[in-house]
Amino acid sequence: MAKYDFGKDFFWGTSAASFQIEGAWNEDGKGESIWDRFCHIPGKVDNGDTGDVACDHYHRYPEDIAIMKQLGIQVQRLSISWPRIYPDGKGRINPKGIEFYEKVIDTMLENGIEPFVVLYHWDLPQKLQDLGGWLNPEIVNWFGDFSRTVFQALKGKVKYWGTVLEPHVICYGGYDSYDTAPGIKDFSSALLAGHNLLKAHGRAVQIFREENTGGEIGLITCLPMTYPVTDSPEDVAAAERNDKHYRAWFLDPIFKGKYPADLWKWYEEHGIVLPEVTEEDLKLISEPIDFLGTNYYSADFVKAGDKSWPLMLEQVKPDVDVFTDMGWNVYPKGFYDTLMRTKEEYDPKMVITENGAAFYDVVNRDGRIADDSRIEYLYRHLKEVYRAKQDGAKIAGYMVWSIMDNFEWSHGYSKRFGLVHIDYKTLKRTIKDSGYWYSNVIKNNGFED
Ligand code: GCO
Repeated sequence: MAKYDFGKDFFWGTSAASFQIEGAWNEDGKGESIWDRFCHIPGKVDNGDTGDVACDHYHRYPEDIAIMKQLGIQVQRLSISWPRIYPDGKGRINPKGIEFYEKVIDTMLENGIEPFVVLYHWDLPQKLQDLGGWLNPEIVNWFGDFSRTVFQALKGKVKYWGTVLEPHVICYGGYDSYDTAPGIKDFSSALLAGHNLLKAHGRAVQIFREENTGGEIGLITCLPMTYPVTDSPEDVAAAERNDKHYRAWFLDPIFKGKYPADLWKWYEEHGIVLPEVTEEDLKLISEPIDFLGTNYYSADFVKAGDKSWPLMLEQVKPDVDVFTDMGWNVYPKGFYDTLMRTKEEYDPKMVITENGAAFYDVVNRDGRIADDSRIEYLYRHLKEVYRAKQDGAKIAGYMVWSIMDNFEWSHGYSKRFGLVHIDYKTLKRTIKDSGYWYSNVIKNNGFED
């Protein structure tokens, strides 16, 4: 038995997302997504990269699934491209879109890999954006119809379902910072988008139950841990606001049926127009879920200040030994702390749906990719998952971001997170050392020191 043994019910997987790997952006009747639109605007994505071809997973999925099988991946997370299924976002269904996901999932199942399907990983149909996107309350019904179609098509084949992924990126990133699609900048709109997103999540959960889809459903959030840089009351309060902005703003409505009153008041006092929230909305949002997907990459260190409006805080670069190629600090203890904080606040069943690191990979002359930094990152973080599990956090499984290098949003292909290297010129796949290392972890259901 390995020293760090994760127990017999624990599962091991890897994650990816439709837009980041599929390519085939306008093939077989697919409609345009907001990310297709965004990356075709010069200057929005590094090097002018687009998702037009990406890893060409749309055509090469049999090869990719064979690699997953070779590595012993037990669960693979994928997302469904909404505009592949509904080119206009609603109304007419594209049968070829459904066929593609049926083929992918059948191939996974034939190879002993359990699919984990996320309904929304950011590629909104552009036609719906033209109608206001997440700012239009009608989106709750559009998302409901899309979800129902997917549940009906894949029913009985999928054990894990995720509704929406990382609400904070969708609303704060897309509606408050410019650097993710649709690229709007207005904090009040971000909160309205968030509220509609939470309602759409609740509606999908309702439909999931109505359709007797089978399996388990949850949503996926990214929960960095926030630390104040001093113990002054101002810095401690700023850290608390930052934490609530990521965690409680989305999870309190889901698990407690209300928004966090203190942050709500703070926003009001800072001139933010808050969404109108009814009892009925909160009932819909708090529809019970089966698990919470948790992503973790790094920690936030903050002090009070006026750089980040309206939270009134400043991010401070911490004194840690490693930063990834994204410039993110490596702070494994934050993983333990965030899992325990979620446990204390809500105590849900959790699945680690993403954890991983971008590092600059060198391909040796013999073709080998010796990505020791990534192995070190995964090893140090998995130890913290183990510790949280020992201390009572209900963690059912762990998934690395990502199975393969892919389109890293506004960074294009310049950042590599994969266990499998992609040569973007030839589209050749090469398993990195981290892939072989992780394969051993899976085989041993854990690892030694
Ligand atoms: C996210 C997304 C992924 C990213 C990954 C690395 O968490 O932002 O789920 O699509 O690629 O996290 O940034």
